Amino acid sequence: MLKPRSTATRELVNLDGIWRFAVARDSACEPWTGPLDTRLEAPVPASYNDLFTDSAIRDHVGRVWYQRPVRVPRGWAGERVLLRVDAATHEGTVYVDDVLVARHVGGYTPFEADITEHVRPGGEFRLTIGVNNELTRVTMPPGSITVTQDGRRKQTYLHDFYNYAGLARSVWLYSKPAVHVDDITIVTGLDGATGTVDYSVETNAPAPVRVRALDAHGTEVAAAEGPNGTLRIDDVTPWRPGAAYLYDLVVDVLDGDGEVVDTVTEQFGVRTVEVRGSRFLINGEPFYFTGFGKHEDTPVRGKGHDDAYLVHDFQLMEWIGANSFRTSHYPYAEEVMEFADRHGIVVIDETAAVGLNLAVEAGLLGTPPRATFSDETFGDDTRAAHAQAIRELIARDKNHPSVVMWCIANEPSSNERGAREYFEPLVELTRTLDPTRPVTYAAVMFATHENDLIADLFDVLCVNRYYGWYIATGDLATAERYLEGDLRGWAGTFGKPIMVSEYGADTLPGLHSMWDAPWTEEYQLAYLEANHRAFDRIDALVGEHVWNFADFQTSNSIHRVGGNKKGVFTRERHPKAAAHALRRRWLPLGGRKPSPTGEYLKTE
Ligand code: BDP
Repeated sequence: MLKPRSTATRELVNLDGIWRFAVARDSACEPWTGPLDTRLEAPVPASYNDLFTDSAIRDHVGRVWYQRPVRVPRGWAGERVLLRVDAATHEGTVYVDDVLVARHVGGYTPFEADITEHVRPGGEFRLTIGVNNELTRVTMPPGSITVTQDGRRKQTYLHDFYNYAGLARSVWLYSKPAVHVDDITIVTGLDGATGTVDYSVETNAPAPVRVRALDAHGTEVAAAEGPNGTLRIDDVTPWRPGAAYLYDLVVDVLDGDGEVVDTVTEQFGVRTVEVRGSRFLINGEPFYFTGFGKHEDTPVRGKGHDDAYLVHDFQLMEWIGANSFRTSHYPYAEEVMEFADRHGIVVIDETAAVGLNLAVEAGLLGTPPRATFSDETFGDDTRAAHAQAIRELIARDKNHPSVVMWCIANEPSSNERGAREYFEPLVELTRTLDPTRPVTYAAVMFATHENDLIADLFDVLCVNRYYGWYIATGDLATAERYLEGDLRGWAGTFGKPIMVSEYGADTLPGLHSMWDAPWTEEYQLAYLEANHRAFDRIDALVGEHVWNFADFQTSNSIHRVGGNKKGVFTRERHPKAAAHALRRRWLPLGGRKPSPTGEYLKTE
């Protein structure tokens, strides 16, 4: 799915700003039939939850409404007019005046509506977007709604981050010509010093297609005709971690006279990704991931995309020597992916399938365990929603050179009956949609190399491990031993690359101790060092992602004090003591793994 851009044949109007806003107290008011009667206004993009002082808005379960007038540019006569919502978390319903033009479920991927028939160039219309924050057993992430004794609806969920909702990313109006490019797929390879670029262009009607590759100076380096083909770029400059290089693929659609009727540019980087033995290779060279699991989370905006935080977060990652991050636990804004492309940061791209684990629920609440995979809990209809989340993630992000791996779930109950039946078709689907990138999932602590039922289906084994925090709390010597044994087990059993995709300790900035006291800055530092000592003894380990980049908001719980405090940076992005220690470890590595002998990884 192409990101809308302004080109010689397409125009783009950004609809961000202040919109009218109301909480739908009564769902009977749908479909929307008039101006929103409200005093409230809300910014787009932003989650709405933390904007208002009224807790009934923050805790509302159900739909909210956003509304604004939109004028269609006068010059768009004869063009298709489209609306694009980058994200409506978790379900969006879009009305042009009184007409429902789109409904989309999935809070972190974009959707569009062709509204040409409902608007006129130069005219104004009322754009209303309903956004529903409800999570059920058939949404990603899943959740459930209960009714309290006094009749209030309450949302519960199994993931450890606040259920921020609203229009957290941009909304656009754009035009495209009657005959146009619908989609572009780019797959790159390296053949010595030559880059190969397999491209495929989908148009909405049969039409001649011409493509050109331009280098970063705008010089044409390869060209071809036809909707599918391979370009060869001699003396290619590959896209490398830490040294991004992007080419433009300019796609022209022509009419019978050879005139350009549509032109679209898609950026790409030439690089390869491969798993060989227990190595993860980028451009044929072993790559060692250093970095974080992140969140889209900032004060007041919640999950609202913010370019200032985008730039600052990437600055902090560069400062600390992070060469990569995981989009835990949902697809991030496309601006983030593009920034990673331009700055050579490697991304593990994750779906919003987090919380498919009822064993964790039993552990946290002390309730009797329920089967995770069953018709009453997570069954075929859940898997259908999960499959759709995978389709939409890959459709959106397939052309990003920064994305080197798909992560299709975080901490599912992969050691439980039914896990294999649930996951096997999803892994197959992912590979069919993208045969070029490795596929992974992040394994929960209860899933061990002995009881996990799905690990062999995947290419890389990402494991989330909290020895020294949830297990062997405050006893780092034991934690280090446990961790090493655990990692050796995975390495020995599966012979695949292993990555520790989460390890971390809650830390209150300013809390100090002479001893190994959890929550202190010293403890976070010592915890990371103990983990690193164990990591460096495991040959098959290809990366370390600390949990988390920054402190983030969670739902109310006795397990969290003002949110999750495992950040290496505070929520305001101030460094805790551990940040400086990580910098000392990561900066000199430059994507290579340290070993106890001081040697770096070699290709097998
Ligand atoms: C892991 C989850 C992550 C949590 C983290 C934690 O993957 O979302 O925030 O633990 O407990 O289980 O801090």
